Amino acid sequence: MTQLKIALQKSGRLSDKSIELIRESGISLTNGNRKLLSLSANFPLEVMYLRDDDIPRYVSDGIADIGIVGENVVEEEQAPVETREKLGFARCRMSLAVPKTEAYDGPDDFTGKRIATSYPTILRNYFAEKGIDADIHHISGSVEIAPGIGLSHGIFDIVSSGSTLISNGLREVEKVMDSQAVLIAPPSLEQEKEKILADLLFRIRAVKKARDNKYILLNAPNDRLEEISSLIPGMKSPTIMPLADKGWSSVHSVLNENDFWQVIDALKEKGAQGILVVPIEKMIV
Ligand code: PRT
Ligand code: ZN
Repeated sequence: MTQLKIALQKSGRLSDKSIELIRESGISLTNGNRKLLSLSANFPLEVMYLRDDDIPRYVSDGIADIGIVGENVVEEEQAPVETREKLGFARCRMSLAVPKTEAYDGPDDFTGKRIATSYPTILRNYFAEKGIDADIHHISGSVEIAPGIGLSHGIFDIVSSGSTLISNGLREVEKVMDSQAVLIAPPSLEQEKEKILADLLFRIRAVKKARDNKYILLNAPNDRLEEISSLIPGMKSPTIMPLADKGWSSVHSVLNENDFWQVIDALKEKGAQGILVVPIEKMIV
């Protein structure tokens, strides 16, 4: 039987969330201790655990069929793979930073300067696009200490909260790209594998949608039902059921996480009571 081989990061910032996404998609993974390979007992999926930097190449070489990796790594490795789905975790950005005491007027300031990075390809492409001639110094780790020890003028690295930069006396001056975990695949897969991938993506999207939404239940006075329902239109329209208490109804709907607090405030203002908000496990639209 055809199996789809997925490459996941063995250990690091992507590992737990990648495995969690697969498991929440209803796919069991027998081997919890992340040996090189593990098989699913209930879905035609085989997992390979690799270093994240190797994932784009393994996928483009066909050793793995698909993979989950950061967009920054896909961009750096320049492998001929396509992003099939953005996964919404491991969000970060790739930025240039200089010592906070240095003046900065724009990217031209990097002309002739030495910049330390573990992502030379992305930086080279960025400078080429801007027509800037800088000295890119490739180091594999602890990039943030390079200016402090006199190795470089600035750095180009991953930034998330920004606290690493601050604690090293650096200031973020240019964002070059945003990144998040993505599911990658080669431009074409054999038909059987493409079918398994479509099934996997269907499940992943249902999990993502559920994560982005909450199920909301509340009691509303009947004379405010229309206004309250219009605040929570849900997937089609809210479910409205009469309460035993005359003059009141129970309203059920789905609410997007991003609008959450704003909508809750508006609902309270319109007289909604007993608001319950519960997580959704899967959401198929
Ligand atoms: O061993 P392997 O090669 O598999 O792993 P790795 O050490 O190369 O990567 P890992 O596990 O550290 O990160 C994997 C991916 O997570 C990255 O390629 C990014 O896509 C994503 N990601 C998201 C991050 C961060 N956030 C992040 N904050 N990767 C690294 N960082 C580091 C960054 O390098 C810097 O040192 O955290 C520091 C910055 O964090 P703040 O919050 O202080 O700004
Ligand atoms: Zn890596």
